[in-house]
Amino acid sequence: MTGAMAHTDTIVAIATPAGRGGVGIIRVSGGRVANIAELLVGKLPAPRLATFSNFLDADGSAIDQGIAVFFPGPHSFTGEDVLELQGHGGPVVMDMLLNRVVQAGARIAGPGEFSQRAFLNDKIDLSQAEAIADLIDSGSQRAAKSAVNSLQGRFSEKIHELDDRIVRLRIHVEAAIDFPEEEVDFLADELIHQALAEIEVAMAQTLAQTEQGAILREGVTLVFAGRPNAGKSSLMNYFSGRETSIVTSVAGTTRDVVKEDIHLDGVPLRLVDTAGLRDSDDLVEKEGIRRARQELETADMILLMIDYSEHAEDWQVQADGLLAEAGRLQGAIVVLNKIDKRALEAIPAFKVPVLGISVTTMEGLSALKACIQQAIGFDAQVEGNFIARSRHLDALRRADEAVRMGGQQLQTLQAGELLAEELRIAHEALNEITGEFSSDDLLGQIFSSFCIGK
Ligand SMILES: Nc1nc2c(ncn2[C@@H]2O[C@H](COP(=O)(O)OP(=O)(O)OP(=O)(O)O)[C@@H](O)[C@H]2O)c(=O)[nH]1
Ligand SMILES: [Mg+2]
Repeated sequence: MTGAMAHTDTIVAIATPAGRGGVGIIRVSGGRVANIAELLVGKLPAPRLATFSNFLDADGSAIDQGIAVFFPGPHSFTGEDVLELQGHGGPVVMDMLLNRVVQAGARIAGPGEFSQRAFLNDKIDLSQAEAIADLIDSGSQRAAKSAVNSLQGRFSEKIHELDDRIVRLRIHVEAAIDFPEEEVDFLADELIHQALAEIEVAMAQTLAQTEQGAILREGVTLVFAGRPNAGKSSLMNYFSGRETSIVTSVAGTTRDVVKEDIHLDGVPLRLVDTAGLRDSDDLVEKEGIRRARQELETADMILLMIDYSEHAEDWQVQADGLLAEAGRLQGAIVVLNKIDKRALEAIPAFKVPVLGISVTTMEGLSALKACIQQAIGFDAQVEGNFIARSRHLDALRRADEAVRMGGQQLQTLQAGELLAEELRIAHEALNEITGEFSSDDLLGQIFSSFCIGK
């Protein structure tokens, strides 16, 4: 055992989900693992060998029997000595085993503490640790695959490549500053401009991929809005595949904000159905409309629905009114519903995408899905996707901004020092992603959102 490992206390958690299962796994990590193994299993099992054994209580009786596996540090998940006890997955027997391990000298692990130790012992970097949580939480196959890519270090590789370029350029620039007599040559140095241009291209590429990864993890909010009776709730129910919202022919049926999470081609999509927008004296409806407007403000995308059977002639006027109420064109789609009742005429060019549909006959709904997908900006064709978080996106954007600033300062002010400083800022921002430069607060925040036993 190394000195560093001996300093950490020993943690234990039930690694399998709560409830009943064929197998339940208790995981122990830390300096006292060998001792705990001797107490519970009778001896330290041979490294990495599945060893059938009784799991012993303090009085020598068996709590359970199962497989014990010992992973000596540093070649274990956490980098410390790790013991896994694979017993029977009943809540009572698991609890008894857990208590026994605590009695033998471990303490109950906090959320994400195993992953945190893996990170602190350099077994994985921060974005890989996050990918573990994202893999466990992933709600679609696409998200799961991307999380595995991140876990395997694809995302970290991209960030390191980018960072290497930035650090190399910074060293070059700082060397030139340190030898002022050569600075004139340095500033005219074509190599520097070329390196900067290359960094900007690589940065743009990584940013685009990270944006995709963040969409895959964080999802997109799509708010349905429009006048009463347009068919918003009907569409909501079609997308969610169940009777989420009440649908009636009464105008003003929906009053509450109704939310439903679905996946569209692997992308998490939060649908939000809202009260029809109109002037109303009804106290309840008024509150519903106020909430609908609030949702419009925070939505990533908005679907403005119009009853085409009633407004074939003046739908553009209504669309303009709704867009004005929404206060933006960005991320908006206009949907003309009920084309089963009134045949759709050619749609003239409009400021946002317009589609004709019928929720009743399902006409135009696959085109609508495709349109939403396109608006989300998620490209399912991009190979080698990785999962990302808005935290990563934020750091990358700051790095991008710094590189641009540095480039400008070199161009306009011939200021090598300022460029070096901006490159340093970019370097630190990138290192926040992988965790080489992260505050304890941030680490605490990230790992505390993990599940216990991970
Ligand atoms: N013919 C036809 N009727 C539809 C279609 N979509 C919805 N409806 C009907 O239109 C009426 C209103 O539908 P809702 O989905 O409740 O409309 P809404 O926009 O949610 O209405 P509010 O909640 O009052 O704002 C219901 O009677 C639906 O059955 C459609 O495509 N064609
Ligand atoms: Mg409704």
